[in-house]
Order: sequence, then structure tokens, then C-alpha cells
Amino acid sequence: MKTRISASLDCANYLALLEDVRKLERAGIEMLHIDIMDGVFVPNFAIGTNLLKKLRPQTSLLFDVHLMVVNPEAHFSLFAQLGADSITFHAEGNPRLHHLVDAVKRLGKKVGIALNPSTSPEFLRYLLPYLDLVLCMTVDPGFVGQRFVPEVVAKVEVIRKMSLELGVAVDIAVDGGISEETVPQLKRAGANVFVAGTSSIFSGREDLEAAARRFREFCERL
Ligand code: S6P
Ligand code: MG
Repeated sequence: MKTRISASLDCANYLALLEDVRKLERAGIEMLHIDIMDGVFVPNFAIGTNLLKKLRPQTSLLFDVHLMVVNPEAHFSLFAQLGADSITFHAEGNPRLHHLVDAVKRLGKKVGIALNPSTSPEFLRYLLPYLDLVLCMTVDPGFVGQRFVPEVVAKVEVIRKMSLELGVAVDIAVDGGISEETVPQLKRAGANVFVAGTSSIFSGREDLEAAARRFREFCERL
């Protein structure tokens, strides 16, 4: 599977957002990771719909939408309309995963399932053939800048093994505390999409364009 970086929009500089987007484009980044929170599934709020409406015509970067909301069934079509290229919702508390996966696909969007660090991957055996993406959270969702949960590396390995056994080509993304320190073990385990936030390209220690280019090349080279 192709190695890709999905830059976490919530970590960008909101006061100069378009400038940051241009820097990401020039650095060869393909995707924007868009965190949507409802204050209930996670105790926080993040990116709003008006921002997406204004941003969509400005860039051809793929919109990789991560829904951290209860009842994603009520909301996914709104994000499809706003120009999402892929829509990922959480497995936790969701009894109608096959139905939802199918509904997203019928809108012509790629579909992913997100798993919190403590969620077992075993049920994916029955769902994987229908998915484009599995998003393994490497922190509990809700906030940027949290500590990486190392146990998720073994989970990524289990999911990649399962996908090979089932013969399905699924992207495995990792989100939370993704850095030059954590990427090598995650890539060895089978992850191929890396959500880049404050632990890497948005650390503020370096110019975003240079940091994004270096991080992308680092991930691709491994
Ligand atoms: C967390 C959210 C993530 C973060 C991203 C931040 O609730 O789903 O996408 O925005 O992980 O990256 P970092 O490097 O600050 O953990
Ligand atoms: Mg996210």
C-alpha cells in the first residue's frame, strides 16, 4: 500500500490557514485530515462546516474526514456534500456498521472505520472486505498533543495480517502522536497512512513546508 501523509487541519495556523494549505501542497502532501467533534463522543469541538465550505474550492488536497460524533448516521451525508473524499466513523457504540459503510459508499466516497486504542480489532474480520481504510487511533480521540499509546503497534500488525489473509487491500492509518520516533515501528507493523499533527509537521519548530516535505520523505523512505 502506498505511504501517504494526511496533515491534521486542526493543528494548522487558523490565522493563516490558506498559507499553510499552500505549503502542504508544495511539500507534496496529498491529504488533509479533518477532525469533526460533537462535544459528546469526545469532550471537545474542532473543525466547523463553514470552514470546510470555504476551503473546498481552494484546494484539490483530498479531504479525509474523521467523524468523532455519536450517531454518525445522522451526519455523514453533510460531510459528503461538503466535499469529503473519504469519511471515517468510529466503531465504538455503533451497532449498524455494515449499513453505514454501505450508505457512505453509495455516495461515491471512500469509507473508513476508526478504532480507539482500547478497542479490539477482532470484529474487523467480518467488515474488512467492505472498507477502504481502518483508522487506528494511537491516542484516545479528542485532543491534539497527547501521548502515543504503544500497544496500538501490535494491533496494527493484527489488522495488516488479517487484511493479507482475507486478500483485501485496505489502507491502515494511524492518528495521534505520529512522529519520526513512532512511524518506523508503525510502518513495520503495516500502517501506510500517517496523520501528521503537532508531533511532526506542526511542531512549530520549523517552517511547515520544510517540515512537511522532510516528514513525507522520511515516511516514504522507510
Ligand atoms: C485527535 C484527533 C487527531 C489529532 C492529531 C493531532 O482527537 O483525531 O487527528 O488532531 O492526532 O496530532 P498530534 O501529533 O498532536 O497527536
Ligand atoms: Mg483525527
